[in-house]
Amino acid sequence: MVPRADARKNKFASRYSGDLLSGLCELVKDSDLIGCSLMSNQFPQAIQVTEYLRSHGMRIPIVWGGVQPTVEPDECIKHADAICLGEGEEALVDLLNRMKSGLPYYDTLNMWFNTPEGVVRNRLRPLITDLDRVPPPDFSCSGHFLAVNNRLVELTAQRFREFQGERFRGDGGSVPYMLMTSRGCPSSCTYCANAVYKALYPGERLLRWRGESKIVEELKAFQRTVAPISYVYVVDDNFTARPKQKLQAFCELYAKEIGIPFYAQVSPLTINEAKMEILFKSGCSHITMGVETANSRMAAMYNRTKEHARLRSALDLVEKYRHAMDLPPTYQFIIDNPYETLDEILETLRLAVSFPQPWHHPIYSLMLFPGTPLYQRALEHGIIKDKHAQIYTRDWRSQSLPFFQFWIELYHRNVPAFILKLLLTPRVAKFLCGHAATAIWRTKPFRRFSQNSLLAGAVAPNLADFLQTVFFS
Ligand code: B12
Ligand code: SF4
Repeated sequence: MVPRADARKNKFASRYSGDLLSGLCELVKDSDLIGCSLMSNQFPQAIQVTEYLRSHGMRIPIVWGGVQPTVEPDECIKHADAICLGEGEEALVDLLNRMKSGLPYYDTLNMWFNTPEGVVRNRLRPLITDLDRVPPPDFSCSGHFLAVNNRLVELTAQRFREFQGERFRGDGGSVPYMLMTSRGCPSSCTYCANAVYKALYPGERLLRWRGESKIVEELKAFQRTVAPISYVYVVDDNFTARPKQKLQAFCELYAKEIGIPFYAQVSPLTINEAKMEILFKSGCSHITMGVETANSRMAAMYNRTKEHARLRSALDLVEKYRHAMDLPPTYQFIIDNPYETLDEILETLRLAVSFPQPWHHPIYSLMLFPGTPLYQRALEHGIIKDKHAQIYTRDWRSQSLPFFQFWIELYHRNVPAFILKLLLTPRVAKFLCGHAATAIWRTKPFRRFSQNSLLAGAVAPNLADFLQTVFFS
């Protein structure tokens, strides 16, 4: 169990309060093992929690797992007693069984240990081939705690329904549900954790699907024990990566047994007319597609040349189904790559304004997450100087050039396209990115305006708010 910080404050730089941490200390004091799950942007908080527990006399082993220990193990093992790389289900059970039986455990696969003789680094066990062997999430609520107003309170079905989480808020009667029906992605973009996972598991099949009946069972069990589901967010990296027959089998069963509108993420490489028909016949009501860049040199740098070649036809296909969606489709863009020229950025932004309004499309500032090929390149080129500021606590919506921050805010306010396009003409944009104009953008009123979306609320009672909070908050 990991307590949450208040998402309404600057969440990437936020720290847990003393009250919350002392409550945590009290809660875990009789445990045999303390586990902590973290992404890269939770690294500072994980250090804070671990150091707090230690400095308050906690001698229980603390093990970290998740994306961050997987992509940056050498950094993480400096702070935890042990870390888990890659998939954790089998590793954690193995470790606990050995500890329980009093057996030596420093050779547990996937785990690294800090020992009196130094760090023991064990190899990885193979990926789980049959995801149906993984038990469904534990929604019993029993023994689960939640941070509410700096206090840890026991989770109940009622609290679940009202959960004021970082991303979601139930309406008190039903809840939005995040579902994973697969693991992995066929692509290997150079800024994405999947590229690191592919390197960690050479020759293994990263992309795996759960059986459709298990997924339906999970949804039904949740509805039975916790709350009715208002909307299903399929958070798979690439929902349409499954072959057409598999997609059809899942969607048909889902429509018959569950029938709740759902959202899914797709890629230009994995959609076609037949798959779109299947999706929209089975209750899919919204899709997101990663466009990332309109520029072919950037696409090559991102290892997305194949996606780029299919981009135009994929966009036409998604646009064809716009009428079938509850909200217009969402396209994701990335700019602010340190290797990108102004003209290349402008090309991408011009594509972003080419779609019908309203524009819900997030335009991210490229994050150089540890371990990825693009991160390694930037590290070698001396671009990463301060990991704390540039990675762990950085907001992926904060563009390094204030003009783009300002432009994106105008874009999200659906300012008429001709104004946005005018600002993107090379001469105008060059001037607006120059020193003189930058000084103006940095003045208080402009800064406040540009940062508006950065400070937006962070709880999501419905689909529109969910998209707003997932992509912009
Ligand atoms: C669902 C999801 C979300 C959801 C929910 C996140 C959540 N906290 O549950 C939402 C939409 C909210 C989200 C938000 C973000 N996400 Co996200 N998200 C994912 C996604 C698609 C699946 C995560 C998941 O549940 N996986 C399934 C579980 C089973 O896998 P797992 O978490 O890795 O856990 C396994 C092991 O790591 C290990 N393990 C994990 N914890 C522990 C703990 C212990 C003690 C042990 C022993 C083992 C262990 O065992 C688990 C089972 O095998 C991943 C991509 C992916 N395919 O994993 C990205 C991913 C985790 N997200 C990412 C990012 C960047 C973000 C955001 C920063 C960006 C954004 N645009 O929103 C935000 C940050 C949110 C925050 N809290 O600050 C990156 C993280 C990169 C990094 N280096 O940290 C990922 C990897 C995407 C990517 N392709 O790069 N995300
Ligand atoms: S398509 Fe998306 S999930 Fe797949 S590797 Fe690229 S960025 Fe990652």
